[in-house]
Amino acid sequence: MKTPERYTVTAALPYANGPVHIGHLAGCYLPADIFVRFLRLQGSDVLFVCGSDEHGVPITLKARNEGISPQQVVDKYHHLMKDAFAEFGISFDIYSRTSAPVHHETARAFFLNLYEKGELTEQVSEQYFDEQEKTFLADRYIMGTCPNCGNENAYGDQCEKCGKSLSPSELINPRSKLSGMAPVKKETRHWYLPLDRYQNEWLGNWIDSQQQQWRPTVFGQCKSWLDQGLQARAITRDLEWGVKVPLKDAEGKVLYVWFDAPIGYISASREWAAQTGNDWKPYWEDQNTRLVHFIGKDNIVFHCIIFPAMLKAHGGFILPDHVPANEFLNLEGDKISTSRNWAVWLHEYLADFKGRKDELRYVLTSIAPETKDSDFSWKDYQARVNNELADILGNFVNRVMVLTHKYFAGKVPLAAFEPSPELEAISSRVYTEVPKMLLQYDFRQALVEVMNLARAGNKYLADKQPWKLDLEQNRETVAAIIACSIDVTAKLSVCLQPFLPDTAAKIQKMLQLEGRSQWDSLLTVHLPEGHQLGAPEILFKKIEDAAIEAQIQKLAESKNIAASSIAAIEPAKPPVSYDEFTKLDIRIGTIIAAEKVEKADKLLRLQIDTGLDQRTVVSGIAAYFKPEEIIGQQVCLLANLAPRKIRGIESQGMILMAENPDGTLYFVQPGSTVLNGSVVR
Ligand code: B3M
Ligand code: ZN
Repeated sequence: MKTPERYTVTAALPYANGPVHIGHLAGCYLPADIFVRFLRLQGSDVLFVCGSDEHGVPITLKARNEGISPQQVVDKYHHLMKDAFAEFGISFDIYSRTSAPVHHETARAFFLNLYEKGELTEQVSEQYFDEQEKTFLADRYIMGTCPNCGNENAYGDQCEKCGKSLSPSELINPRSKLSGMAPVKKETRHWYLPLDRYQNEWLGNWIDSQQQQWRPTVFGQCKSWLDQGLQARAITRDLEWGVKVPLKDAEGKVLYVWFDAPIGYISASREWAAQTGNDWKPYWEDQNTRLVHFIGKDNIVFHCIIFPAMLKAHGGFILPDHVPANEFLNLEGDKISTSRNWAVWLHEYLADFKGRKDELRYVLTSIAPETKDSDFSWKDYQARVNNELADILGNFVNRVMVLTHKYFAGKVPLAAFEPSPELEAISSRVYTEVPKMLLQYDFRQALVEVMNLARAGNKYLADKQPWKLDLEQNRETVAAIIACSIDVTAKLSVCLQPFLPDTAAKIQKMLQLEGRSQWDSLLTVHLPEGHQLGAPEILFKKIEDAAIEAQIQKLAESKNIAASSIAAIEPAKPPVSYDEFTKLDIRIGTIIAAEKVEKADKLLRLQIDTGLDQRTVVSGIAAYFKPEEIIGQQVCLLANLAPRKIRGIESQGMILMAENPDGTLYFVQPGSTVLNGSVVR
C-alpha cells in the first residue's frame, strides 16, 4: 500500500439559486465523496471543502424576478443545499458560502496581492449601459441574437443553445434584460488578468505537461483554448452584488464571480481551520499536497486555466494536480434543466425514498458520465436496485447471515478453512486494483470490481447449496462454506465503504465488526471461530412499480407545465420608449350601468364614471360577466383610445382585461378602492 499523502479535495461551489439535483451529484459531489472516503480509508490526510457560490448575475436576476433581495435568495438555497448534502452524507469537512466575511476578506486580499505586485492590467473599454436603469450591463444582464447560431435569447457571456462563449459586444441586436431597451456604449475601467502573457511564460507548458494525467476531454478543452490564444480577462465588474473591489477609486465595482468563487475553496479551508484549530496552510502551500478539483465539464476553463493562473500569479500556492471533470447526466433522455423543472431534486428524492441513499449512490456511480454524457431513467434505477443491489449484494449477505444463525447459532463456525481459489482471486484483485482505479478517477469501473466480489460470493453459495447438505453428516463442509462466505461478507463491509457507506456500516453491525475502517482491513478482517454475529437485516428492499410510476408521473407533469406555458405565453413585444408609454391615458373608473348589446352575444354596453365624465364603452366581455354582477366594480380604462363605432354605438375607450391562457377574462383592478379618475402609470 502506498504511503499516506495529504490531499486538498474541492467540489465545485454550486450557485445558490436553485436546489441540488442528480446531475450535480453525478457530475462532481458523488465522485468527490467516493474519492475522499477512499483516501481516508487509506490513511491519507484529506481536507474536503465546498460551499455555496453566492455571487454572480444569475442570483441578482432571480432576486429581481421574485421581488426579493439577493441575500434572501442565497440564504434560502444555501440552507436547502447544505442540508440536502448533509442528509445525503456527502462528507465535506466544511460547507461554507461566499457571502461569509472570511471569504470577502480572503478574496479582497487575493486581489490586492495581485494588484500591488503589478500583475494586473487596467483597461478602459466601452461596455453596454442601460440608460433607463443607469447601470452597466454585465454578462447575463444583456441578451441578444447569437452570432453563431441565430438564437435570439443568447446571453452576454454565453449562448445556451449552441454553447459558444460570447462577449456582450458580439451579440446582434443587444437588449437590456432590465429595461428591454437597446443599450448604449459607455466607457468604464476594469482590471484584467494577463492570461496572454502567462500563456507564453509558463501556462502553455504547464497545461501541455498534463496530457498524460488529465482526462482527454479535459485536456482537449484546455488545448483548444490555448490554440485560440488566451486573452487578458477582466476580473472586475460594474455591479452592486459581490465582493467589493478593495481599491479607493473603485466605487460600484465588484470582483467578477469567477474570480472570487474559486478563492472560496481557500476561504472555506481557512474557516475550517479556525473552527477546528487546525492550520490550513499545508493544504494549500505544501508542495507535497495534492490539490484535486471535482467539477462538471462546463467549469473546465476556470479550474484548469484561470484559477491556476491566479494561484501562480499570487505565489505561494500549489497548483491543481488533477481536475477530474465529468460530462453531463441527462434525465429520461432530456437535458436536466432547473428552469423547466426537469430534474430529480435531491431533497425530494430523500423525502420520497427514505433510507435509500445508497441506492441513489449506487445507480449514479454505475452510470457516472465519466467519459461521455449518460442518462438516468427511473426504470433503469429500479432495475439496478432490484436486480443488482437486492438480488446480488443483499441476497448474498442475507443468506450468509440466515444460514449462520440457522446452522451455527450465529457463531463463526471455523477460523481456518480451505479458501475458494475463485473468491481469493477476486478479493485480492479488489484489494490491489480498486485503489488504482480510484486514484485514476475511474469510479464506475471500481464499483463494478467491488460488486464482482458480491457477485462471486452469491454464485459460490448458489453453487455449493449448503442448505441441501445434511448438517449432521457434512458438518465440516457446511462450516467451511459458511466461514468462507462470512469472510467475503466481512471484506465487502470494508471495500464498499467509499461507495455505499450506509450499507457497509449495516454489514459491519450485522457482523459485530467494529473499526474496520482502513483499506488494509481487507487483509485482516478475518473473524475468529466462535465470534458471535448480530441479527440479520434486509439491506435493500425492492423498489415497487408504484414508486417508479409516481416519479415518472411527476416528471410528466413538469413536461406538461413547460409545454403549456411555452404554448400559451405570448411572445414579448418589441420595446417602447417611456415617452410612448406616457401617451396612454389609463384611468380608474367605476361601472355605473351595464346591459347586453342586442343581437351581439359577446358585447356589453357599459356606462363608466371616469372621474372626468361619464361615458359609454362597448366591451367584448359578455361571455364572462352578467351585467347586473359588474355594476359598481372599479376598472382600468384606456381613456384616450380614439372613439369608434361598434354595432352602431360609439365606444369611448377600452376596459383593460387580463386574459388567462385558457381565454378567461378578469378585470384589472386597483388593490383597494381609489378615486375615479386616478391615473395608472
Ligand atoms: N458556481 C458554476 C456552477 O455551479 C459555479 C462553480 C463555481 S466553482 C468555484 O456550475
Ligand atoms: Zn448560439
